[in-house]
Amino acid sequence: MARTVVITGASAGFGAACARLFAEQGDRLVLAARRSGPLQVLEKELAGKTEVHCLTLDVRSRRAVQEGVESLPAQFREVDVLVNNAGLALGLEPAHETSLDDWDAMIDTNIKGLTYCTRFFLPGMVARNRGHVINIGSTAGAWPYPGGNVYGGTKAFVEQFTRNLRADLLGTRVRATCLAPGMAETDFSLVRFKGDAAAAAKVYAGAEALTAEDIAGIVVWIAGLPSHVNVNTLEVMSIDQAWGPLAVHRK
Ligand code: NDP
Ligand code: 8X3
Repeated sequence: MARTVVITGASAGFGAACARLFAEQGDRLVLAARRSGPLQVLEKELAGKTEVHCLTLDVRSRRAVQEGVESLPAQFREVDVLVNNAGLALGLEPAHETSLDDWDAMIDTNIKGLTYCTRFFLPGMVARNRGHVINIGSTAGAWPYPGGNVYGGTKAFVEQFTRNLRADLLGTRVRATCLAPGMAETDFSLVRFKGDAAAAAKVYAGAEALTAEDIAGIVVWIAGLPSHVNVNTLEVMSIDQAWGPLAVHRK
């Protein structure tokens, strides 16, 4: 049976790839992002496969998220799956040199935006005793790296918030999952380096990174598991990525 799936950050990367895969299954889609152009292109592409409703909004605005949820046409209101994917990293400077505006933007999007979307969609899921919140974390939430400071901190929040959702939702049939990907080639690095395509390309040079389609396949698989199966946290990396040793400063 077709489900209703909300995907935030659907204008690019993981979100757009998830939209395409859910559409293949005939699931109804609510696609949210700040840029309406790419959302409309995607809506046109998916027409004929499924019904799509676009929400042009900034998840950092609590009001915009609330109004977006309240404005949903009747056939999109009973949300079965919320993919909390909208997010970003900005900069790779050490903590003592970084821009506080970048820190604000990451906290406001990756933490506050994700909690707003969750809080506005969750009551309906609990009332229907059916639903799934899939939060996109990151390996950066568990494994520190230089310059990962606040970005990694926001993704650690996503992981623990998801576990705490599970604790609150126990006794309901509403599931919560944190999917934590490693390096994946999307617009992520272009955004992190503020449009510097050469710096972004270096991140992926010579390695086979995960793709948006890899992550979308995992999201759709998690959402399609039998309703009594809850993946709590799932970390995924490219075969070309692993951990380094602990760092030692020697004088
Ligand atoms: P992209 O930059 O390709 O896509 C990010 C999406 O988030 C875009 O659709 C963007 O849309 C949306 N977005 C950003 N800020 C906001 C906002 N304030 N309100 C609404 N939408 C917003 O990156 P990815 O697809 O790679 O990233 C998706 C998620 O995956 C992020 O949470 C990221 O942290 C996480 N992640 C990425 C990894 C990677 O290596 N690529 C690895 C691990 C996790 P728009 O600009 O139109 O608003
Ligand atoms: C994105 C992966 O390693 O660039 O979350 O932080 S990483």
